[in-house]
Formats: sequence, structure tokens, C-alpha cells
Amino acid sequence: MKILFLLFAFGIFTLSAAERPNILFIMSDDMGWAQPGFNGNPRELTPNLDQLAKESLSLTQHYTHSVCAPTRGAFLTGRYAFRHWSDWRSEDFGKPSYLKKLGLTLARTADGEETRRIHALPSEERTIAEALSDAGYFTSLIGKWHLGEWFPGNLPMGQGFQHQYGHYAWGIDYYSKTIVHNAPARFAVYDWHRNQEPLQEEGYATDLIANEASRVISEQTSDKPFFMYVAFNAVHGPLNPPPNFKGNASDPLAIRDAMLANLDTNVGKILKSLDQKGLRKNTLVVFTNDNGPVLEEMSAPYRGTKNTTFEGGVRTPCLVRWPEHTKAGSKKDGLTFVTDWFSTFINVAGASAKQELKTDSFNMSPVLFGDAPSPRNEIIYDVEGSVRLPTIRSGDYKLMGDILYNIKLDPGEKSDLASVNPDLVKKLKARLAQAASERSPLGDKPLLMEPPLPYVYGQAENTAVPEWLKKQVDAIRATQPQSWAPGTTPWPQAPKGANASKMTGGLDEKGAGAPKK
Ligand SMILES: [Ca+2]
Repeated sequence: MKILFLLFAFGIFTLSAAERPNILFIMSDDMGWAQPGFNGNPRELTPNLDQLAKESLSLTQHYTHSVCAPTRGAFLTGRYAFRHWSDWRSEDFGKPSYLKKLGLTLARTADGEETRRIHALPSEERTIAEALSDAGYFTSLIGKWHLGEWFPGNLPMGQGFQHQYGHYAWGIDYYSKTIVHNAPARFAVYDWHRNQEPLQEEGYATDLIANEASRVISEQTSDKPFFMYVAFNAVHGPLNPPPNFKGNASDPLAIRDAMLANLDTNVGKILKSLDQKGLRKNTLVVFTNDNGPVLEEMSAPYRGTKNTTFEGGVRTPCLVRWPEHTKAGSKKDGLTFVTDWFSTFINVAGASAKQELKTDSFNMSPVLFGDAPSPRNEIIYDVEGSVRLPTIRSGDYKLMGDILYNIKLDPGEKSDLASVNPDLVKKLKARLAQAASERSPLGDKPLLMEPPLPYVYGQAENTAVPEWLKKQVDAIRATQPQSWAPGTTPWPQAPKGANASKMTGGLDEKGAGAPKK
């Protein structure tokens, strides 16, 4: 009684876990609209996701930005990527073709070595992990971060996550846990961590991410609700076949299918661990993906790929399950954007919506858990100053650069209506220009990654590199190309125009593969 009184007196009384839902947000990487069975893939690669779809509300117009980092920054802050410059990825600041678009050149250390300027989600941003942490949630990030890989304030535990597991940068070799390069340096860097310490583990990244999520779920106690953000690296490249792969190892499509099936198995594993803990009823589960696929056929019936703002690049599968709140097997087609989870999670968690920074987030609870229509009528995907085409959705229309589509009547984006709707084009361009004017200055970017080629990401982690890690990274670097033809790089050039950088089935990042024993 006395303790209760004290808790009330200090205003720190929190609702029990039984009254506020746990939140499990699972995001896959580079999965196309057409890849899961519940969106029509006939090859039965995703039985667990298909089962989840049967139990969930499915959002058919859920959108994200068109690449990894912008979507992740928008999700965590409830703010469009351009507001915090997350429309530029950290690695872009080590690539001359990207830097040129900002009027910058490669930076050099005091010793004259070319290196990367540090770019990350600013620590001044209020993340959903910080908001939910303040509201008494246990917060964990398991998987990919991609919002800064160097300074502690830009790493997950500097941005509100109490537990961290996985990798910081854009991708990971699923076996060796290295990233293939640290642009402008062309050699591999180790990128696998638990609670921001280098972690030596054998196994396949997708399996390990699910194991960690299941373990953390199994350790939850009933006095505290949890927010778990599981960001799978699958099905992003490199094309590393999972351990049980029995297909043709020289067929990239067979490997992609196997990676998807493995992702599905692992989503099933996490959902099962919720059930085993008796947490299904009181857990809000969201499954979505960060951006379109690398191959256009995986976007069907939509046009475009990752890196484009065609529907195939930005319309993502989205399942929402909260028993007794969402209707199993139902669909809703109102506009939703990845930023909306910010206000929605704050609402269901009873967290504070107060903050100084402007959000671009709608609380979708009345839409998801009731009959309200979506309050969202507009999505700003990219504005001037981004590396991609300025693009806005407004009602049924979408303006991409100078091209105008009616998405409702022409979801496949075949008929450019710009010439017959000059007034609307003018109005939407003015809206985009106004939004772009709200972009904060980029700043001088004086902070550099030093050394230019660390052994491991995380500045603090790289100051005391364990021997096993050095040995492992040196062995991989010895297998990497030591020289490059002039003008060529191991990474793609900055995208240009509406079609950006189309890929074919065989082209993708090459990983180091399983460590040789
Ligand atoms: Ca991605």
C-alpha cells in the first residue's frame, strides 16, 4: 500500500502489461509486393506469413519510402525522411557519385586518407523507442539498424533501445557477419553486435535474429510491456543461401526463394514464441517491409523496384494483428504511411505525444481497431534535395517528378496524365516545394570516420578489437579484389531519373559466404 502510494505520489504508476499491449513490429527488407503467398505468389514459400494474414487485418495501401534508411528513420521518428536527412544513407557520404549531388567531395583524414563523412539519424530526434521507454516499455531492436554505424549517440542504444542485437549498416553477409565494403574503403568490416559489443556467432543471420527475438520474448516478465522491433536483413542481398539450401546454387532466383522461405520460417518461430508465453492476445503484431524488391517482377501487379517511387517501390505488404481489436482476414484500403506507427504506438501504449519536432504521423487506432476512414490524404515520398525523384501522393493522384498518375484508376502506372491536368501538376509541385523548404540545413559534416577502414563498426568497439575479430576480417579481406579499374566501384552509382537503378536476377551485392573451416 505504501509503495503504491509512493508510486502515485511521484506520478510513475504505470499500467500493468495486461492493460497495455506489447508491440511487436517485424520488418523484412526488400521483399516485393508479389512475393508472399497472401499477395498471390503461388509457390507456397510463406506458409507462416499466409497464416498470419488469415489472422490479421491487411492494409492494402500501406506505404514506405523507397529505400531502407529513409523508411527506418521515418518509422522511428514519425517524420518524413527529408526532415532529418534520412533520405541520404550513411554510406552515401563515402560515395563520390552521391556526394557530387550535394556539392561535396570525399573527405580526407589529417593523414590524407579518403574517408567517410559521418551521417546518421540525429540524436536530437525523438524516436518511438524513446517515447515508449519513457512510458515504461522494455524496448529492443533485433536486426538491422541502418541509421548510423559509428558514434554511440547514433547507435540503437543511443536512440532509445534498451537492448540491441544485430547489425548497424545497410546489409550483412548472412554467415561471416561482415559488410562487404565501407565506402570509400573497398574492404569488409565486421558488423554483428549484442548491446553494442562485438559478438562472435556462427549461424545464418536470419535464423540468429529470430532466435534472439524468441529468447528475449521468453524472458519477458508480466510487470512491464515490451516494444520489440525485429528488422530482418532478409531478403536483402548478398545472395547467401540458407543452411538447408538444396537448390541450384548458381541460380539467383532459387537462392532468393530460399531466403524468403527461410525468413518465413523465422517469422513463424517468433510468433510461436509469443504463443508459448501466452502473449498472443495482448500483443499488437505488425508485419511489413521497408521498400520494394530489386526485381520488377516481384512487384507485380505494380511497376517499379526499390529505389523508385513507382508503386512497386513504395507499396508494401502490411499485416496487423491484435486479437479482439483487429478482424481476422479483413482488408482496409485507406492510405497509411510508415510514419503513422509512431502516433499509433504512442496511442496504444498511453505514451506522451508531446514533442517539439513536427511529426508527419496520424494515430491510426480508429482506423485499425474501429470503423473510421483513414485521416491521411497525402504522402510525401521525396522532395528536392533527395537523391530520388520528388514524389507526392495526394488523394488518388501521384506526382513523380513531371509524371502524374491516377493510382486508383491506374495502379499499374501506365498513363501519364500530366499534360491533361496542368493545374493539378502545378499545385502538387508547389506543395512539394513548400515541403522541401521545411528541410533543415545539412550542416558542415565535419565529423569523419577515423580510421577510414575500421575492423568493426561502432567507434568505441573499434578501439579494443578482439583478436578473433581481426583474424576473421583479415581472412575475408584477403579474398576481396585488391584493385579496381578506374571509375568502377563495388557499389552502384547514384540513381538517375524515374527508373533509378534497375537490377537483374544475377546482379546483387556479393557476400563472402560461410567462413571456411
Ligand atoms: Ca531495404
